[in-house]
Amino acid sequence: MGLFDSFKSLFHQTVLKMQGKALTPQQEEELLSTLISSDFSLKKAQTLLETIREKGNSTDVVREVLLNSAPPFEPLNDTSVPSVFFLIGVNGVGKTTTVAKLSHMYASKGKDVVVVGADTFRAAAQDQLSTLVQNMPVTYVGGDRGSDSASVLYKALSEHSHASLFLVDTAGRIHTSKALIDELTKLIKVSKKFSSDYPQEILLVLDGTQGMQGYRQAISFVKGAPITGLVLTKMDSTAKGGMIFSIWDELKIPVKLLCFGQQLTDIDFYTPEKIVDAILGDDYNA
Ligand SMILES: Nc1nc2c(ncn2[C@@H]2O[C@H](COP(=O)(O)OP(=O)(O)O)[C@@H](O)[C@H]2O)c(=O)[nH]1
Ligand SMILES: [Mg+2]
Repeated sequence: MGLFDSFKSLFHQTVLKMQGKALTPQQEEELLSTLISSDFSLKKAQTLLETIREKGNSTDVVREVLLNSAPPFEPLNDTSVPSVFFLIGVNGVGKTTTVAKLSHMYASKGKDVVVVGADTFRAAAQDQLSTLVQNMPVTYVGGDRGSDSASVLYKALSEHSHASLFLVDTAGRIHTSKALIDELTKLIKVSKKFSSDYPQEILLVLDGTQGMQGYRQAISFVKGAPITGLVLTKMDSTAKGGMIFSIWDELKIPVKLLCFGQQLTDIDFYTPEKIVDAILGDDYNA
């Protein structure tokens, strides 16, 4: 399956039936239920349908309305050297995998990457990350299980001033969400000892298959950490992704990356066109 295949197929039937014509009440109903089953919130789906109606109901209008309400493109803030990126999020969403993908992407561009294993809560987390990056031309800095993650980060930043990019993997499984936020706050504070511009990115990783749960995670994380962007993972499986529209509406957090598989190259920059084309299907513009 490619990017958003299942997401796309949901929409496909409905939208193709609409080609060039105004929506019948039944098609409006179908579009609404398709949006909802693609993890748009009911409120968002109704607002979109309302706007589509006001603008004249054609298939072009559907695309235009979705494009206008999708989060806009915002590039990763990677121009300062060195830059520090944190990847945060709950357990299992794909933080460690995404750190490996980003390491691969930036190392391929010739950047001097330091990968920081700051998830010291799970023994397996260190092994997982060091194994994923072991054949890459990057430096790995980790710590023992139970060691202080802030000291791992401190060590990485103080011993590798040659680096152009620090990619920091963080823990998702901590006993309470307060403890998790405290841990992140500590990591942010440590990075700021080296530069007030650090970290350039705090990327909240959301599992695309979790739908509106991702929306609730964003609401809860944004209270404790100044998130700069989202990474939407697992968009190859049963992913839908409509929740990014609600997250943008309410929190104004842009989406920066899309991940769609377990291979290192299954990562791409987000653009509104990519997500909307995927939603509507390739035949849509034909
Ligand atoms: N299909 C698919 N699986 C993914 C993707 N990203 C991560 N995974 C898988 O999701 C599981 C959890 O990923 P991991 O990076 O360990 O999550 P973490 O707990 O947030 O660090 C692993 O089995 C990954 O291989 C993706 O984009 N697509
Ligand atoms: Mg992990």
